[in-house]
Amino acid sequence: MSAPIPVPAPTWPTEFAERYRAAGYWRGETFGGMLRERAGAHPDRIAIVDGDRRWSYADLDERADRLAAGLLARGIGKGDRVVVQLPNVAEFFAVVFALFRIGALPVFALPAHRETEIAYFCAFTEAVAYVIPDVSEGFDHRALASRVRADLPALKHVLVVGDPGEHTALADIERDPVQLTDPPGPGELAFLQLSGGSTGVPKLIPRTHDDYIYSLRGSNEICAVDADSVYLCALPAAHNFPLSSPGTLGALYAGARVVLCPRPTPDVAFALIEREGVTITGVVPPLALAWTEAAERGGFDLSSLRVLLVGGAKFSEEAARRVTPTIGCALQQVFGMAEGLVNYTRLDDPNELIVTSQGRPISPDDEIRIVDDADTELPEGATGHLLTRGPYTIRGYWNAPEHNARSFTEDGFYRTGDVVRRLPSGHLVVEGRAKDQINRGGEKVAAEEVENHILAHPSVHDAAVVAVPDAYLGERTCAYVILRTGAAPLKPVAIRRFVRERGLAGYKVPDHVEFVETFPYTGVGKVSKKDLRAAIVAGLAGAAGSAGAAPGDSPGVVDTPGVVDSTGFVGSTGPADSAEPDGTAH
Ligand code: AMP
Ligand code: DBH
Repeated sequence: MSAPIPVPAPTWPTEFAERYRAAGYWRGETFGGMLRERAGAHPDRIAIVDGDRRWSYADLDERADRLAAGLLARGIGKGDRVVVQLPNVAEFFAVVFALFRIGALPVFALPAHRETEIAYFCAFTEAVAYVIPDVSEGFDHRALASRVRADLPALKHVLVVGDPGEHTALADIERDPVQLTDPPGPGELAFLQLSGGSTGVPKLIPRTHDDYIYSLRGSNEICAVDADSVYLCALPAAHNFPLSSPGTLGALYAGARVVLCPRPTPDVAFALIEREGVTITGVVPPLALAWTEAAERGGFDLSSLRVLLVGGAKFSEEAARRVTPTIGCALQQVFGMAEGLVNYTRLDDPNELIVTSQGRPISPDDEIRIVDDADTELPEGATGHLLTRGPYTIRGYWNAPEHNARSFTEDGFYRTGDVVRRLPSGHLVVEGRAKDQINRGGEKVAAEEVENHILAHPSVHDAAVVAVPDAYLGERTCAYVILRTGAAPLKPVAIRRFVRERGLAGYKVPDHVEFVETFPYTGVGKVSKKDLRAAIVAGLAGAAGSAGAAPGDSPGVVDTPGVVDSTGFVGSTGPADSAEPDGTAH
């Protein structure tokens, strides 16, 4: 077992930590302890439903113990990083609770991540293990693991749920439970969550037991989750929204039941809602649209559902108004971030506030500042940059001092990159975004990350990735590309295929590619994304009839409501996530 590592990230100054403890936010609980308590209090209650499998709290507790013993026996221990990339299967919870118990840190990869991202997470965190399914959605994770492992001597273990191939079956490492000698304390790190980010590589978010559990308790109270609740995990379980708002971990904290949904299409999700008596779930806006349309068609009994949370990207007022009349449950908007701050509309808020705002913070001690470009606080009600600090918002990314200097103020406020305005009630309205990110129906794409991959193409001189408005996803990505002088002309599909073959998650492959001669530049010579976006909007206005299409793209391939790709959040993408149609569509 490796020695405990220091926390390589800034943490809360003592005076804040003391305040948060004194206020009763941080109660000294850990995830390992929480599961043990629930299993002791009601061993036979069902904790996890995955298809035909039903694990009680006692089952989950025992599996976590057996896996914890197995991990320790393999030399994995406190402070070690373990990249976990699992779809919505029960083993996800056995693995993460085993890691929580021994103080090893899950690094939460998404099922959609591919070789480039996985290799980066493993290398950057010096991960000792990588946990995967055998094949998921037609993709063989074992082959990816073999390739990644070849270059990473620190990555000693690949643990597979299912047929292990050349690796180790997760089921084979289980051992009889052992007494833990050095379980993690409540103030220690529990896991590393991923940021959507706006930089060249994703950033890692260090969350502690105490701070995260506080956000769960707060979320449960706000969303009325109690032991009788049934939470449907419709989004990828590793994402912060379905994990914690109030999510699967909130539900388990409450002693409630988690139902795992293998894909969020209305037919699959609605059948589970009906069969399992689901009371609460959370989705991104494009799914909420698909669900409202499907609910109007009828055919399922959704009467058990009390609350639908919608967040991850801006939910339009028009769409928000349709939720309760069609699905028959309450709507809660949620505006959150893996870095911390989570805002909810309250169940007893007036309807107008629920449909027009993105909610207010969980905690009375969530500090909100709305500032101009010079960090000067704006008058109440003005629109500006959202900065925040509080009892479950990180003070810095993991092992990223340079990012931290940019992403946090000197007094510890996180620069969210969101542009908001605050209503007299304290509710926030998200008006836009200042960070260089595309929010593709809740899936975040850092422009710089994709640009760097496009720039690696030998024919490319420069690239700029921006958002284009889209009726279904809210935004899609458009890559503007300048070819090198003398380079042979390329088709858009060549760039898309190039990015895909570099091993990036499908949702990061540009939806559109546009070749141009030059970019609009700002006064200081930076590419003006603002002008690029304006050019797109102008192009859209001219391209009447091809809803959502960027100039130059063939209409019809972009507007694909109803297409849902379970490896991603949503509705991915038609072309971006299917096999490249070899130039026929683009
Ligand atoms: P991440 O940092 O990857 O966890 O993504 C969090 C970001 O998602 C926020 O900073 C917002 O930009 C965006 N976001 C989340 N929920 C909402 C929402 N309800 N409305 C608008 N944007 C949202
Ligand atoms: O988008 C997000 O990251 C998000 C949305 C809603 C989130 O992290 C959350 C709730 O906790």
